[in-house]
Amino acid sequence: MTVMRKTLAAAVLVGALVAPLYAHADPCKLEISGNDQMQYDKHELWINGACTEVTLTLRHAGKLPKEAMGHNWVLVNAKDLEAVANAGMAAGLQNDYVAAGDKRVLAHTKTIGGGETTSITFPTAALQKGGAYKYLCTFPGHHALMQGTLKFG
Ligand SMILES: [Cu+2]
Repeated sequence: MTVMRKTLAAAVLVGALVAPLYAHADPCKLEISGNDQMQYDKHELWINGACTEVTLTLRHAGKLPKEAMGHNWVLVNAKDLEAVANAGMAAGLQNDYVAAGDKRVLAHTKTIGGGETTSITFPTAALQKGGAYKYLCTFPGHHALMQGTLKFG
């Protein structure tokens, strides 16, 4: 009886220790998707301050090709959103709608079409805890609807 109780207690203890590790997804891995209605599925993303690098996966859940309804994910300081959107529009699809060498772009994926998925991994060294960051799609005309807030810390 005593042995059984101890075994049970040990099992409960192990469960309590292990469960939190698997209860939540890895905070250094982010996922977001876009659709044919020009929308992201998330308006806010959070990077845990302990992450030294982050992997972001963008999925296009729609069917339209990237020439018609392309999506990307571009991370900027909140104040740079409009300027980066305008510069990206001029850069064109061949540049993934990101102006070459644009220092205001902190990280970005390529532009994808329906059914495609893309990932990027970037260091958080360029981010400040508590900073005001935004992400957007720079496909022409998309950023008004396709943008969100990113928090780090
Ligand atoms: Cu888009």
